[in-house]
Amino acid sequence: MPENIANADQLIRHNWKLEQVEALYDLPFSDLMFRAQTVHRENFDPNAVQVSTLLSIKTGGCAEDCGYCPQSAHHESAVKAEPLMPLDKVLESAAEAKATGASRFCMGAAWRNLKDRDLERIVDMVTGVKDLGLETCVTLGMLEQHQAKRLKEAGLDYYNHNLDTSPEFYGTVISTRTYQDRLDTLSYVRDADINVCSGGIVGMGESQKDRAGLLVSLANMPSHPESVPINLLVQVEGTPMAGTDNLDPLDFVRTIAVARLMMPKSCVRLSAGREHMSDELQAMCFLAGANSMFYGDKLLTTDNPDTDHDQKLFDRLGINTLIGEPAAVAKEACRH
Ligand code: SAM
Ligand code: DTB
Ligand code: SF4
Repeated sequence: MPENIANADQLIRHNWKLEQVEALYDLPFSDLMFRAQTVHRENFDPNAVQVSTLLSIKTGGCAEDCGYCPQSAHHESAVKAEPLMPLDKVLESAAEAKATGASRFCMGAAWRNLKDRDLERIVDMVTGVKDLGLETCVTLGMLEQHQAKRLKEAGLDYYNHNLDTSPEFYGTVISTRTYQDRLDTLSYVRDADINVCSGGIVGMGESQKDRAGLLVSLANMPSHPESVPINLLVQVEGTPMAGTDNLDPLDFVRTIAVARLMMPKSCVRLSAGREHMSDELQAMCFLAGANSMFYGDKLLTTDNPDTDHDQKLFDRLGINTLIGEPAAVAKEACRH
């Protein structure tokens, strides 16, 4: 193995080459896991996992044609379009999430982009959720620069906007916005000094090279996203991607491990897809360096494991989620 690959995972790098990342994927599984766990321990408490709860504040009827998404108006899924949720309902749900033990509350809208006419309603949601003592995250589609600044003023902690896949595979997944559109939104978020949450989806029929390409695009941005969600495609009836061949679960774990090696100080989030994962597979993801996940019975429109089950899993694995601790302490679970 070339020396620059052997040592690469110790550094914060933004010059990853595709071949170097493919070489990490091609390592024997145990070697990859050992290296990922070693880097994980150098940067984080290995037994702490940060938990976020999701709420869909504007469901369905989305103008984009993302092939994986049940909320796109282009597909015939069972999800029905609903208007933006009123503030009191959002705050009720955030208070419940806090009582269950989440440290961050993530609000998602099925929008192509944020419209100025909705901006102040979102600002009120961010302020209200922060006042409950939770960290805030929103995912609202594309943003303009002035909107990112306004969200920062409101105290927003994280903005989620995924690159989803490699630049090469992207065109087979989405046709209504470009990869560059996504990078532009992420640069407005970063420039506004909001923490960036950006990752992707695997299991969409992409190749290992595409999974490596996604991680190269994420790690070679001017700074590593503070949070990197790795989603396993949730196959939803009515979407073009329903019926895709299942990804080898070990290739999912490899993606977590390679993300951990390439972005050693970022939180790597074991995101969508846990509902169909065994406890053992999830344990392997934590061993590979995942240290954040979505907690609560629902993601946006699809199911997530119930909180009792997750709590038992944490107990069995000796994982500390800092449930019940003040948000300021919980925040540290995912900081180096
Ligand atoms: N509409 C906004 C956008 O796409 O930017 C925000 C909400 S969108 C649902 C947030 C992310 O959820 C997507 O970027 C995608 O990565 C993920 N996602 C959506 N449907 C999924 C599915 N069926 N399986 C896994 N991840 C999914
Ligand atoms: C992310 O990367 N995954 C979350 C969150 N960011 C917004 C969303 C997963 C959605 C899964 C499909 C659904 O429930 O609609
Ligand atoms: Fe719309 Fe987001 Fe779903 Fe794409 S992923 S269809 S932008 S809600």
